[in-house]
Amino acid sequence: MSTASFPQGFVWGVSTSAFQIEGATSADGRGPSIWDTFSSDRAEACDHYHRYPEDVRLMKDLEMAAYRFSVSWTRVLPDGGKVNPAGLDFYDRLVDELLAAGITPYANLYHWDLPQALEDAGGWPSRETAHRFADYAAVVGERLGDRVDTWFTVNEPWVAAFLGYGSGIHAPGRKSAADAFTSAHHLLLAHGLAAEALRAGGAAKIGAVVNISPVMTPAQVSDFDRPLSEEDAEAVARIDALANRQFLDPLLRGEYPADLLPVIERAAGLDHIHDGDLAVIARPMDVLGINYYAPLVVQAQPSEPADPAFPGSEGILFCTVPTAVTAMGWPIVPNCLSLLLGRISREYPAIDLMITENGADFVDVVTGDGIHDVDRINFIEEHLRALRAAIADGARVRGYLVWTLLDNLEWSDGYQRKFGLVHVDFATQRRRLKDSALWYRDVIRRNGLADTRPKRPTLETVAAR
Ligand code: PNW
Repeated sequence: MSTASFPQGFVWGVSTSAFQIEGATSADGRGPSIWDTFSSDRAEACDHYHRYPEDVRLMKDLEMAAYRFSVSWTRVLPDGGKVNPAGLDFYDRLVDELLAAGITPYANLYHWDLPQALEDAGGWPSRETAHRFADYAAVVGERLGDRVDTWFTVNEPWVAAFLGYGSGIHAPGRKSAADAFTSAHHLLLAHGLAAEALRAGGAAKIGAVVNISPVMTPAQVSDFDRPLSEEDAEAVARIDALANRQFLDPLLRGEYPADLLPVIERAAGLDHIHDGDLAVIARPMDVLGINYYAPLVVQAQPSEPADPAFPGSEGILFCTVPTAVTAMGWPIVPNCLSLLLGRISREYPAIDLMITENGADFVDVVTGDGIHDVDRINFIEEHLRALRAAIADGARVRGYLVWTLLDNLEWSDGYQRKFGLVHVDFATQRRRLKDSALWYRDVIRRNGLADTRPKRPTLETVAAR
């Protein structure tokens, strides 16, 4: 196998999420989710609810093997309780369309769109929400379980808990460290309970999806082996516990990190963690989905107050570094993908991994003769090289899904962010392939990168705002 080609059977595809593409927010009995309440943007998004045949066709033309989509909880259970058959019918049609196109469906059950009725009843800080999630998983599993290849339960519990209930920049916009930690635990519990429900229904493969960011100091961005002062090492370890180990350790080892428990206890107590919860959370799963975008760069800085997205981070400064960045301002450090895969392979029990999201937003220039998104091609190519190196070193990565198929509704950032391989004109809903889409199709065709790298302009720092 050449250094540019991937293992046989490696799975190539894309990921999307319901709220970001579907639109049709009141069609066929769908109920309101916390994102309908929270978002001030137009809700049509890509109108995928009506245009899914065209979107599946695009993926087929791009020769994708797999598609990870999310199910909208409030299409299926509009108020969190009663089943809406018309909502289930949509996913039934979608899955059949995918299978007819030769694309393997990966269904993700929670991509942040909690039923507003369940938020009103307490939301994720309430333990009851985890049980309602398991009921929902059972309903969807029963309807689609004969055709869905892999089930993902929750997407990025860190984002749902700490941006939704900690910093409040995501729905439902609450700002409480205690609520953030209890939400994180209940999201993990929801994963475990849903996995049990799906297994009982005979589901094939089950996994959770976590966003993992290697944590490092500014000096380590260019030289990861750079030794750290005691203060910086402590800062790195604390953020690593909050961002990564808070989720990896319960899921894969059945325990919270010892250095995190006092941080949780100070903010939220420990009463919400019941005996037996960690055994449920750590039930064996078949695949761990990893979303990787960027490292977290920090250093010790005694006067610094805690960042509300990282309660317990007082004395730590989040740094900007002089690397190329995406339009979001996220640093582009492809080697971090090798680093994090190597680390998970070393420190956690053997489990199959899948990159369930990786991608970037840039300011795409749309011209009459196409969308020449060289920065996106470079970004994905460099990350695929890092991924290929990690696989050569033994990381058990079974597939790679680009975030994302379509330019879409990027949460609190609205429509200005462009993460798609496919451009969407939101006035007309016209889809146009960007150069990156055709480039990715060639990667899929040859199951890897070209041996030699064509000369392309280097990544440039794009000023977003
Ligand atoms: C992921 N962070 O979100 C999501 O899964 C997608 O829905 C989203 O569109 C994509 O990344 C791009 O943002 C994240 O602050 C949001 O570290 C925020 C963070 C990470 C991931």
